[in-house]
Amino acid sequence: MEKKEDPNCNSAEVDNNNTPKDEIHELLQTLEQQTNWDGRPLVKYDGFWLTVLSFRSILSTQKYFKAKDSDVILTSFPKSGTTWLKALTFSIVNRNVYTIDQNPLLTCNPHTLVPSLEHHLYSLQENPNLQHIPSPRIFSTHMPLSILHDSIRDPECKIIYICRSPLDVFISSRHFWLENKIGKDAVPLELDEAFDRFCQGIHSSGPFWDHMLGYWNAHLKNPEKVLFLKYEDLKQDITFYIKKIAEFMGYPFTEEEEKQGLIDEIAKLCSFENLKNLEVNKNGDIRGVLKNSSFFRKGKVGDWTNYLTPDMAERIKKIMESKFGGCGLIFKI
Ligand code: PAP
Repeated sequence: MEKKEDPNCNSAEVDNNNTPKDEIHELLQTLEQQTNWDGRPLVKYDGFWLTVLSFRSILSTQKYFKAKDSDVILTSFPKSGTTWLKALTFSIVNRNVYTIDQNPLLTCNPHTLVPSLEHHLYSLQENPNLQHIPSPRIFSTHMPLSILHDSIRDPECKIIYICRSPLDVFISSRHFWLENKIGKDAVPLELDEAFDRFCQGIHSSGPFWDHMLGYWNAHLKNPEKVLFLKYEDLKQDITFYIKKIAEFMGYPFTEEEEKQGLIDEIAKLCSFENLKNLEVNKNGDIRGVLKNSSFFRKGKVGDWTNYLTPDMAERIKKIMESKFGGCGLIFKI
């Protein structure tokens, strides 16, 4: 079944009038409903708020996607550093395929090179054939761990989760949607109201705390399978994390490669400044729906201070203390 495209990052949700009247349609009617801060309809499924249009492709991913042991699945709450992680993992595994000056990242947006399961592949087709993609296949998803199919959770495939301070995530996500003006008829809420909804966990892929905790607990249980990264840590020491990611994926750098400066070259290639200023990311778009430039806004830690009050920060801090208290998951605010 061919479906309307839902490219990436919680989707360019065009309209849902073409949702076929089948069992998924019927299931949708039974689920609790809410509105995302940007006006898109949400439904609650397995404890998480999902956008209505991506619901169908999420269920298709659950049903049909079969991970291979050599797959790497990049997972994240939206606006937590996925684009950066895509660029890094793609460069690491392909470093012997392309020289740095011929790397496809110079002419393609990272989201084109590393497709999203639910917002790209399973949005275009109900059951796409992914067999032709050479190993190691790298895919991304914003799906919470509990919603991921057993085929991702159980075999040897690797999961890399990246998260980020919820305050910066909230601001980043707000700018992204406003810039792309997605959902023509949707009326976004004012900042205060939108923030209030975010704090209640009503946000696409939310609540953010359950999203993070699912992967955090899986990482604690099996660190060989789930690598847990924080955007802020990568900002602080990218060299260390490129090595760590490479080792985790089973592609460690040799001493020779390190001496040749390959890690620094990958760090530079994938840096915010480099990617943002490439022609493809300045003027290109993702299938005519999302501007590539909108994936490269400021790339800063703590940008929330320009938009949110200390009281708002305190509210998030309290939420994190109550949800994460004692589990070891900490964000400096
Ligand atoms: P997605 O969920 O839509 O894929 P994602 O890439 O996770 O988005 O997050 C986008 C954020 O990462 C943006 O943050 P900002 O709005 O606070 O600026 C974007 O600027 C930042 N970003 C993108 N690429 C990089 C990079 N190479 N290095 C650091 N930050 C980056």
